[in-house]
Amino acid sequence: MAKICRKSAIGSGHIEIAPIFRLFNPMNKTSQKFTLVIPTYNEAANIESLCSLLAGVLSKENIDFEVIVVDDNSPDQTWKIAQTIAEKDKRIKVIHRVDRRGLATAVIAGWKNAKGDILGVMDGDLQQPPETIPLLLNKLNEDALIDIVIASRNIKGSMALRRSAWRRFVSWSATLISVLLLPKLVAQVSDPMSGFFILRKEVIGEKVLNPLGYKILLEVLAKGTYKKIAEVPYIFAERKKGGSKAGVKQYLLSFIYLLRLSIQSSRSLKSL
Ligand SMILES: Nc1nc2c(ncn2[C@@H]2O[C@H](COP(=O)(O)OP(=O)(O)OP(=O)(O)O)[C@@H](O)[C@H]2O)c(=O)[nH]1
Ligand SMILES: [Mg+2]
Repeated sequence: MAKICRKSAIGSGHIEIAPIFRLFNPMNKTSQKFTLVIPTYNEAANIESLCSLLAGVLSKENIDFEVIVVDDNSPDQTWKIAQTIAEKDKRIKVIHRVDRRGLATAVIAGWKNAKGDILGVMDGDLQQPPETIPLLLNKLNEDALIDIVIASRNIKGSMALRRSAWRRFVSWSATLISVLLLPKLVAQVSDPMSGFFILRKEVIGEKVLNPLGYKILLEVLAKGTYKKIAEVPYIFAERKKGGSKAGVKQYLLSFIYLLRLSIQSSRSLKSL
């Protein structure tokens, strides 16, 4: 069972507490809430199945959660479907943005409205398995020093199922450019382009995040405050329904963003 709890300071310092007391003392555990943000644009064919799978997996693991779908006024009315789901299940919420577009800013809008102590993001196209979420949460709770856990496609046990040559090129070249421009930042993780990860809310706190396009993880790594990062492998599936939005425009935006971040980092004291 995934436990969303964090050890308190009980037992530290000079006070010695018997292990049995530590185990059963309710003050020893702070029950935590998890907020998962799903950015969507034209995911009408996927959103219902994803919400139902998520509710099943997270309830089974006794995780106190909310899901926030942030939709940018999708022409296929994904937001309307999500609102219907939300009317039946109060743990699902919807932010319907009519004035903005962009995956990364949608995620930030969701996190700003989050009630959770642990925040997360995953895509709305069923390419990432909901079953990985309890594994991410367990990893976070393994060590109080871990502040971010990333679902990775590039470590032992992971796999990326068939992707088009264009998607492989986008992923490969964006990683290469980020390694060249932001070597220290990217060296911390095996999958810097991952869009599937969780973090303690203190990592971003009141920080001003200003990402472009898809690059939400890099923005968190560059601007956030964290001690340790951990990774969990997963199997990245093919998109079965709906279409990819990762086109040439997103690719160019990513390039501009990486350039901007590298200029900012060379000016700032924080060495990236
Ligand atoms: N709110 C919002 N969500 C978006 C936007 N663009 C993409 N998304 C969502 O972000 C997630 C990832 O987008 P995808 O198009 O699947 O991109 P990808 O997974 O990197 O690329 P593929 O491997 O080709 O699917 C999906 O849930 C999209 O619906 C946007 O402008 N606004
Ligand atoms: Mg996708």
